[in-house]
Amino acid sequence: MDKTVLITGATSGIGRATAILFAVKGYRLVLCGRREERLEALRSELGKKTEVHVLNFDVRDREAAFSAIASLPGPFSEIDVLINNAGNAHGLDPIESGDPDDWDAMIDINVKGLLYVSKAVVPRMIERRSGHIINIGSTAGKEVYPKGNVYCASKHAVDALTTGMRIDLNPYGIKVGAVNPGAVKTEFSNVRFKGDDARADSVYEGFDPLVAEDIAETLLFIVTRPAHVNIADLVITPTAQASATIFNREG
Ligand code: NDP
Ligand code: 8X3
Repeated sequence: MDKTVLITGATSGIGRATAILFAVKGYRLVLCGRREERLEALRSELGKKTEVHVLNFDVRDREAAFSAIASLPGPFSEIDVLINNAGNAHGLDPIESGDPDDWDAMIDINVKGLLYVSKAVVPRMIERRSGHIINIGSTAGKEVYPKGNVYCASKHAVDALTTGMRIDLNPYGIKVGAVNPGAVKTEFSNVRFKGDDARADSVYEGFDPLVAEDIAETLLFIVTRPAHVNIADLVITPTAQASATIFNREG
């Protein structure tokens, strides 16, 4: 498979599951994240199946993002598919008691980080008149829920940016779309609740949440559509989830 896929946030959850599935399918991978040991473990595990290059940077650091992507050697630099996945929620508080450090983290990672990585990757896609960008949004980018305020705002921004990027990159034949998951059991809630794992687990109690592999399979479906087909916007939830706040939880 002569296609290079760059995945941000590949050290955990959705990004990691996508890296594993895409390695099995033979895609050349550029895997990004801050946790170096996890990147190295992925490189050694997935390197048995495909070519893997890892980039260790914080998406909030604009210069680090640009120089990491500029450093990509040979075919790793010809990115066919960019999956902008890195992101998290930080906290779940009403606006009046929210922590501005959490607000900064969510805007800086989920919105500005996505922009920096895209800014670094898009010029070569334009030169090649080819490319595919998939942003991982959220149901939180489609509706706002209590105490979701800034996280929801960051994912609404991803929703708007996906449309904006699709419009601006349309003349160059570049596909842009978003996958917007509902509840997926990953490290997401552990991060949101700052290591309170019991509270994190309670988010998924009483129903079958999505697992990261469900999103990985969805991404593989999107990436394998024919050249004339773009999946522009996709919402995927557990069957038990009817909206951001309505869950069918059994007794
Ligand atoms: P995880 O916490 O399991 O994974 C988050 C990933 O993002 C990690 O690989 C982490 O890597 C990376 N990341 C976080 N901050 C940074 C940073 N500053 N710089 C670089 N990488 C960073 O959560 P998920 O897999 O669930 O989340 C992936 C995406 O899916 C996010 O955008 C999230 O908002 C979205 N999403 C998740 C849902 C869910 O219910 N789980 C539902 C809807 C959307 P590292 O810490 O090594 O840097
Ligand atoms: C993650 C899902 O409902 O916690 O984006 O916002 S939710």
